[in-house]
Amino acid sequence: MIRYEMTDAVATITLDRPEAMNSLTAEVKVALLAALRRAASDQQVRAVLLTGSGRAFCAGQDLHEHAANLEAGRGLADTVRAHYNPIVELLTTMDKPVVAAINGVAAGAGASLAFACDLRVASEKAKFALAFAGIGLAPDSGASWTLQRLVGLGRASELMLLGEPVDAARALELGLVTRVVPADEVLKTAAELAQRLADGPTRAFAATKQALAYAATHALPEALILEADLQDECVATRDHLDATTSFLAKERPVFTGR
Ligand code: T3D
Repeated sequence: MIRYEMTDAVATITLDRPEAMNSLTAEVKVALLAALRRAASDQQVRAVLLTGSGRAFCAGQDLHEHAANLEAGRGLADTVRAHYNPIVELLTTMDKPVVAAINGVAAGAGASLAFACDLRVASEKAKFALAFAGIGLAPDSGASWTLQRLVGLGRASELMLLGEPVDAARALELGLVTRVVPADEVLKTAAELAQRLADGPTRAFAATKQALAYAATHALPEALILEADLQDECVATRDHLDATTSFLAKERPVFTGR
């Protein structure tokens, strides 16, 4: 249900349940979290690519399982806490960039997963559906936090309350995706982007993610303090020293992630 492949410092994680539009059962979520933990802790991995197989990126919660849980009286908030929250926390905080290749529809928690990634490349055939309200639910998996940061409060309210699907062209216009490409190029384009990031200053990218997340919830004086602390760390990296030397020698820097 989850494929994990490693190519040249890029770990590609594929949601692989195409017959159910890669919707998320408890088993899929456990496997996805394990794959993300593996990528996060492997020092050889310097960028992560998340995608789906078949015609969907991810249709969110598996509604068959969901209905069975409701029937059995199982607490849904517990599944959100146990499964969705750690996945989204890891996507947003892992100290390497995560690129989403959005090959098709991203609905409900599937859209939330895409929003939690650092960059999104979408197929022309992709669409986002904030499907929560459509089944009488509020947003979860971080969408209330990520979406308004991507498109602003007004747009986020509109997308979540009205629940109208957003096609790829509109997503680009809104700043929801980084790039839109023909369907047969989405994986290749996203993989190239992930490779470019994997070849970059990994520790500076980790600091960048940390600074952006921190600044989103703190005042400028606090953000300035963290920036200075993170810059102390970056200044001490091999990548920074080598890149400075390369600049002065008019050479192209080679980053090793150290
Ligand atoms: O339980 C908890 O922890 C609560 C957490 C909730 C988080 C959430 O994610 S809530 C939101 C859940 N997701 C949805 O509400 C989306 C439901 N799906 C759709 O709205 C549509 O299927 C799509 C917009 C994604 C795609 O539409 P379309 O017309 O391209 O395809 P389709 O014909 O509707 O679906 C194709 C198949 O995938 C179909 O199966 P079948 O009839 O061919 O056997 C359909 O049932 C299945 N499928 C699609 N989405 C889901 C799904 N099966 C299970 N769960 C799904 N979410």
